[in-house]
Amino acid sequence: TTTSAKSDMKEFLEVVSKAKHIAVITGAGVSAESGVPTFKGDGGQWKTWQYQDIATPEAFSRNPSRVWEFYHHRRHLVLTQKPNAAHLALAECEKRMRKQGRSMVIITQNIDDLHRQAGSKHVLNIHGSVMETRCVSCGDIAVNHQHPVCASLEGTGSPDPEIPEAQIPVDQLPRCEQSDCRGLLRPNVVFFGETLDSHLLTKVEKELDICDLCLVVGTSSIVYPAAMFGPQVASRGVPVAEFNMATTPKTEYFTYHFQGPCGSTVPLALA
Ligand code: BJW
Ligand code: ZN
Repeated sequence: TTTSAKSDMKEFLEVVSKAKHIAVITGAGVSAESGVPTFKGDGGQWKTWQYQDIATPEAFSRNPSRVWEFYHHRRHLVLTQKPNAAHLALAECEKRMRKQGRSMVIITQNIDDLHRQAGSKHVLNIHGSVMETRCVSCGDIAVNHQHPVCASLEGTGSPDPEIPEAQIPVDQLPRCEQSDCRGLLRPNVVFFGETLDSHLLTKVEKELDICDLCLVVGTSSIVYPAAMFGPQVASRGVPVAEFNMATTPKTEYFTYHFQGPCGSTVPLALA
């Protein structure tokens, strides 16, 4: 693919040093070097299903046991991963900027907890968190680090298609602990076909409006609305830099493109 985006790191370092407010958009690629599989890569499958078939509201209402098994597996992965050099460089940069009266926000599509674990303070989790549950009856959202979330999920969730599904009865799946509710809990993540939290989207819009530099790190830029955030900033004439292993459908909108593993490129760019 040809692109007019520049890859001049020296020039980019200069731009970073002058920025007052950096907005960073991240995707699965930022966690790839921590061992969390990305969606469109080899990891984008569980048993015989593609993520698009199982991370949906229809899949959850038809077979909540299957969807809970899948997320039990995802939680297990997240709980065993550590932030990598890219997460750490972003957190370091935020800390340094804050001391200088400048700021950074991370707008992440990832449902893992790695930006927070790395020490980033200003993080917007636009696709939710795998460490939270939401009650389908009363809407209560709760942080839940228990593993497994409930006893019946113990030992389930293997991605191996040869291992049969657990088919857990719905009354033994995670249930709401609010008094008198006992509703079915679901992972507090944004499934395909669901809308993003409107309060959060308003916050995102504000950040995109005020930033004077934008980094787009490790996302395929094909899932909306996040895929339009970088181009939206670029349309104001603000520099946008993409960090990815490959070009994406949005590369042509951006000023800079740094190709390679972001665990190497991001620390160099924010040095
Ligand atoms: C590296 C690397 C390394 C690897 N270093 N880089 C407008 C147009 C067209 C479609 C739509 C539209 N608006 C809405 C839609 C539908 C849909 C959508 O976008 N579909 C597309 C597939 C076309 N969007 C939605 O459904 C959204 N809802 C919505 O807009 O509501 C309105 C509505 C309502 C009803 C009907 C229709 C619309 C919601 C999207 C929610 C996405 N949810 C998921 C699952 C979350 C829970 C979970 O994780 O289980 O979020 S899907 C999945 O994709 C996950 C991710 O956050 C998201 C983005 O993926 P990401 O992060 O980009 O990962 P990958 O794997 O795709 O890419 C990794 C990249 O990293 C690659 O580029 C690699 O090269 C790179 N990389 N290693 C640097 N070391
Ligand atoms: Zn409830």
